[in-house]
Amino acid sequence: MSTQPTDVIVVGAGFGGLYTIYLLRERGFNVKGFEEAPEIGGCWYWNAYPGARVDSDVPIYEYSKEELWKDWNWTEKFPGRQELRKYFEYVDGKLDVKRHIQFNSRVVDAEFDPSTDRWAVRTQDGNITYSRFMVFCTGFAAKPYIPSIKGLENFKGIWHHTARWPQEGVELKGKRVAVIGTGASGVQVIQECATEVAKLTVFQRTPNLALPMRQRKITEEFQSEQKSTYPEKYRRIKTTFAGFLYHTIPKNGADVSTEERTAAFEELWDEGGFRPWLGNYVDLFTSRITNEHFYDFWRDKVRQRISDPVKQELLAPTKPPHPFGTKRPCLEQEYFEMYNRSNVELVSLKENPIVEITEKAVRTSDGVEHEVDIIVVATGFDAVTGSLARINIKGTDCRSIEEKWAPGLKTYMGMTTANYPNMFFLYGPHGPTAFCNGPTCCEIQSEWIVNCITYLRDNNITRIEPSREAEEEWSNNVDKIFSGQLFSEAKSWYTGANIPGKKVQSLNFTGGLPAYVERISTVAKKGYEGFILS
Ligand code: N01
Repeated sequence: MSTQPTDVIVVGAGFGGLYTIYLLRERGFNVKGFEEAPEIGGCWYWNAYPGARVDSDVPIYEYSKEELWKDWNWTEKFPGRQELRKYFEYVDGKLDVKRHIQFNSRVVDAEFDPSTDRWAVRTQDGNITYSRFMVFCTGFAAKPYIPSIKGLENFKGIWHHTARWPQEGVELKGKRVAVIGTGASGVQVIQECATEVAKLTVFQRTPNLALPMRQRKITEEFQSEQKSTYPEKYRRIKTTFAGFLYHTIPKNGADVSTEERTAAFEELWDEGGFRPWLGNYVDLFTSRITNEHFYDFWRDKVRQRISDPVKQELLAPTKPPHPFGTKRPCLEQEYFEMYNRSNVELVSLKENPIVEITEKAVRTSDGVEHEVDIIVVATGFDAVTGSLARINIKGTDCRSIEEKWAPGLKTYMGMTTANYPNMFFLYGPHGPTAFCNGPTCCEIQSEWIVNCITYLRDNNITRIEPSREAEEEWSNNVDKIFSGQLFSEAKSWYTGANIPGKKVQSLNFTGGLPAYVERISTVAKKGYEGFILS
């Protein structure tokens, strides 16, 4: 057992973790990182499934620090997993953070000792490390969700969840492959493997209202020319709703003429990426009228690409399955065209749910046995709260985080929670998380947390925790903003509705990045208003 005290423990070595470790070290803290994986990269390590690629375009899905972008060039507008992993290695070469991290070390327990104002953190190997502060950078999608499907354990072929796909890959060529789930992971696997497998059977419960990625190669020369604009771009993304390079259209889509609206939609569509989702009319998530207008536009565009009328209706139904954008749209590359191939079958689980997986097939309620060699389980995550709830974190009232949050999520500013002193988390519950470009959200929250810890050290304060009132006010505010939006109409991981028994509520702050930044900055300027310091 190690008894060496540490100033700060950082859990997780993805975008948030690496940056937090770096900032803390630069401020002179003794910092120790723990990472479950054997390497850095966070979700980009774990999601080794075929076709994994980021849905945010260059240059926003990277650190905004000049030292890290000035000599780094990508090959594609939306980089793939392998390139992202190389980027992480490049970042480590510049920031030299790996040496602070203990890999293959899953944090299983953490307990706060009020007599010393320290955390005792236990890793899977049984070792305990003590630390004044703890920062969880565990991401929003660290706990894969595998539904209890009867017989899955009896399947004699190969099956894996996308986020636990073998690092060495699985040969899909010439095989009969099933994909269960059509979220971002499922869509990427489907479009990647449809052309090489012998047969692909897609089990879809809800269609993905996917948007065109408009992928393209980008050259070093192109990026060199652009780099003089990067500082301004990185400044600007912090002023936009979701940390991208565009603002929403500052008008209500419901108030403009059909011609104007259609022209705007066409422009958004041509640009592709997330712009039709996050840069659409300002009332897209609050006005059913605007939302349905865009859904109709999307449906008509997509249907043109699917030849079979039955598949058209399943993939792009006449009526919206949920308001557009209230479930995360994926960016697609010829995803819909894949369904025109003779080796691709689409099974609608709405009509024919899976009843059992046998030794060699997926059996649906109509009695059909879909024989397959490989099953890709693309059923998502116990998202946002699951990453923290899976760790047995006990604060001052001896309750685990999971117990505390079971009746309802409570945080202060999506970075702290009452009764868990000296504990911070980022890119997680009640933060802008799912509605913010990942690196941007991580940088903003990481800088805030490190500034806060520095302030505490410089003022000889050994303990910080939010007051119950502050937590209540923030959590109510999150719920209030959310209740005025259309998100609650979709069953999605945004609200926990994808996990049976999980409380349905807003897991994210949906008020936009500028409002979030304004609030957390004001709190810091006021000497950490809403916190109890001692
Ligand atoms: O997970 P999901 P994901 N039987 O929860 C279906 C990020 N990400 O891993 O919609 C049958 O979105 C479920 O159906 P339904 C990104 O933020 C990013 O795809 O609940 N099906 C759904 O189709 C993303 O949003 C990238 O009806 C079942 C699917 O499984 C988030 O991670 C790439 C089922 C789950 O979709 C999660 O994406 C990948 C059951 N019992 C992930 N249970 C990029 O940036 C669930 N489903 C590219």
